[in-house]
Amino acid sequence: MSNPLVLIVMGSDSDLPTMEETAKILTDFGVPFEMRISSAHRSPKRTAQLAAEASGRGVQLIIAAAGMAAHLAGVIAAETTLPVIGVPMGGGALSGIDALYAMVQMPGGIPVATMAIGKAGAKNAGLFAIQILALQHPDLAAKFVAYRDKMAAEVEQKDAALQA
Ligand code: RP5
Repeated sequence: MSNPLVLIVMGSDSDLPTMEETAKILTDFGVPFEMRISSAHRSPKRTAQLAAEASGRGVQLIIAAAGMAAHLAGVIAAETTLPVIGVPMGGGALSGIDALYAMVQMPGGIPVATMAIGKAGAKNAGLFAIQILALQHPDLAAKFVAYRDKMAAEVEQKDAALQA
């Protein structure tokens, strides 16, 4: 996709089923994005290059997803001044707690906005990206309000069905 506003980087193709939640949100809101597989451990030079070049390509924020010893979001944040959203992947022996701690416990100076573990975090990464982009894109701000209104209406409908 040309001129992506959001760059999604995941550490492995095994993260893709989870990160499709992010892609779905960005697609629904009409935000151009690019998904790449690049590992902080297995392909460190390529990962650093992807992060360093993102801003010059017009990318406005980066979403990084990784599991286990999840250094990816922190490494990317170190290589760019763009905001970085981290999504810890579930699974593994520690069910994603390891990835959550690795992402959320960034030392002062290099922030990573860390979401919840797994699919909820992946979905929220997409929504948080929309909220950031909406600050400069009024069309996205309007769509985000409509998204919230629809969500609230669905809860009310479920409650009405329960009361019936
Ligand atoms: C991380 O290690 C990836 O982000 C993935 O979540 C985890 C396991 O990777 P695979 O062994 O499935 O490739 O780098």
